[in-house]
Amino acid sequence: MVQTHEKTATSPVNIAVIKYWGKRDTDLILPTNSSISVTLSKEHLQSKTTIRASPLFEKTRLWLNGIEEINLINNKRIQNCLRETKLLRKDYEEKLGKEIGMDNVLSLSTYNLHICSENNFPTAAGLASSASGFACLVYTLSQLYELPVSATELSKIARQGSGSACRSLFGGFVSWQMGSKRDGSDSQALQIASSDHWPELEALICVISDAKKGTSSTEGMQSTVKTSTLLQHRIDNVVPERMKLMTDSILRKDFSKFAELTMKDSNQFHACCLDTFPPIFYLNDTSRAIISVITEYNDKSGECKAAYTFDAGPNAVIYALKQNIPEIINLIFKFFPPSRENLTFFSDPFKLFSD
Ligand code: 2P0
Repeated sequence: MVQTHEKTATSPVNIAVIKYWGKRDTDLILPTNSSISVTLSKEHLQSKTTIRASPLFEKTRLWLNGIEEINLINNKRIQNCLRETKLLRKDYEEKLGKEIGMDNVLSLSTYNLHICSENNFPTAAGLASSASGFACLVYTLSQLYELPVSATELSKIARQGSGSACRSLFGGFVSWQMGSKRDGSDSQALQIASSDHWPELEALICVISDAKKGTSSTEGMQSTVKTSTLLQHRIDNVVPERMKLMTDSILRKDFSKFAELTMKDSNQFHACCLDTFPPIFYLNDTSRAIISVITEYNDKSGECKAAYTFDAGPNAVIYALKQNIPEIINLIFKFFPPSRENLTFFSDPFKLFSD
């Protein structure tokens, strides 16, 4: 009887507080600056992937969200992740073969795969679906293949699927070190601190629109690399120092500094988008109104008690300490009643995800 091998795993999303925007190598997905993110709990937002391996499958196939079959022939990013994990499996099989005899080793690396991947939230709406999706693909493959490798090693493979995916291999607070080698072997994710380190930190997600974004991150960031002079200033003079300050604010659990850096970095990322020619707009009127409400709240509080951040879409993520979350939810609901068109809410605060 032919046996089918199957594994299922889930992965969380991460929301950057120092943003990745720009590639120096578009094939290997090597960034022009390092970045830092916070991984959110999988309670509401997660990707789930099931992979089957069988010698009877005629080809490797992948379905997204239960309906759409992805054409893998031209999909270099998925091919890269499949190839790299298969190579590691092949090495592992050879090593095992030497130890216990080749006949006793399952040659999973030669089997075709059937992959089902789904998100429980809108795909490609600026809610980091490619991050959790590719992290989940690579993590599930590593489980199926029983790879004896670290999360940091896996992060270098997930990075080749989607840059931000490398950070979703860890819980808590994560940095993506841009690295300097041309082969990408030092462009990897490292955990700064686990979620237990700062359990009081929570995130609110305001879904302003779940429509697919107009300019994809991949296209948008390369247009910024080509045309924005502000981006070069950010790469040379801003991010290196900010990486240190952000790491320090996380390790010291200094919310006020964490919030200031988070908002400044979101602002500068969107300024780079505006400095792109032709300009890219990810924020809309509701996003800007949320920025005003949070700014006024912090001014009135006399300290930064909430931090907004926006990725490549209009949806806001608000970081705050647990004790201030009810006040912030009330404030947001006052200005943006749930009935208001185009604004739905995850009003449950997101705990951080621990691995
Ligand atoms: C980030 N974003 O650091 C930044 C902030 C969006 C804004 O990473 O081309 O989907 O797949 O490497 O990872 C979105 O970019 O782009 C992103 P690719 P990705 O989270």
